[in-house]
Amino acid sequence: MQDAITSVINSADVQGKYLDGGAMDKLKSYFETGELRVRAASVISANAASIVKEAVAKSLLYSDVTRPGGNMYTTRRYAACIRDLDYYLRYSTYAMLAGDPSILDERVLNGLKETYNSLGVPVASTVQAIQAMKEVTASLTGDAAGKEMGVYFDYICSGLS
Ligand SMILES: CCC1=C(C)/C(=C/C2=NC(=C\c3[nH]c(/C=C4\NC(=O)[C@H](C)[C@H]4CC)c(C)c3CCC(=O)O)/C(CCC(=O)O)=C2C)NC1=O
Repeated sequence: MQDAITSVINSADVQGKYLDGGAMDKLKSYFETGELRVRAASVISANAASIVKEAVAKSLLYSDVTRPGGNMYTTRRYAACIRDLDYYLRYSTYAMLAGDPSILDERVLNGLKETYNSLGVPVASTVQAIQAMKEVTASLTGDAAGKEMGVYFDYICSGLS
């Protein structure tokens, strides 16, 4: 896993150079948004269960996936879906704190698409639910932090698609 600092330093180190202006700007904006990130992470962790619940209500409930024959039908599969959304929320929060998406590649997206395809988990509905979490999260954290989180929710959606 990388963060905004290690990724900038690693790429300078590969070239054997001090940080250039662009790298300094990246670090500056990362440090300037530090408090925003930490505050957002605590709001999200205090409200994680209700963020997931509200996102499901907005996107999946009473749709084909929750009806008999749908992939979320039966308590076991419903619970698996809720658990997956909670993973996406938690790992997006880690990535937002780190200012870097690499943790999503390593711990969430690695092999996920293949798993979903083999179990018939519908990617389009999953993406809808993640987009709903993005909206619900932004409404709780405010626009600036919501935008930061949005980067990582979108990253998961494109990794799944
Ligand atoms: C931390 C990294 C990590 C991720 C991301 C993860 C995902 C993940 N989701 C799974 C299943 C599943 N995922 C879903 C999810 C859904 N079905 C729908 O219709 C909805 C649209 C959607 C929720 C948004 C469902 C229903 C299953 C169970 C499918 C089955 O067993 O038939 C499975 C198969 C094994 C299991 O059932 O636990 C994995 C590995 N596991 C991990 O360790």
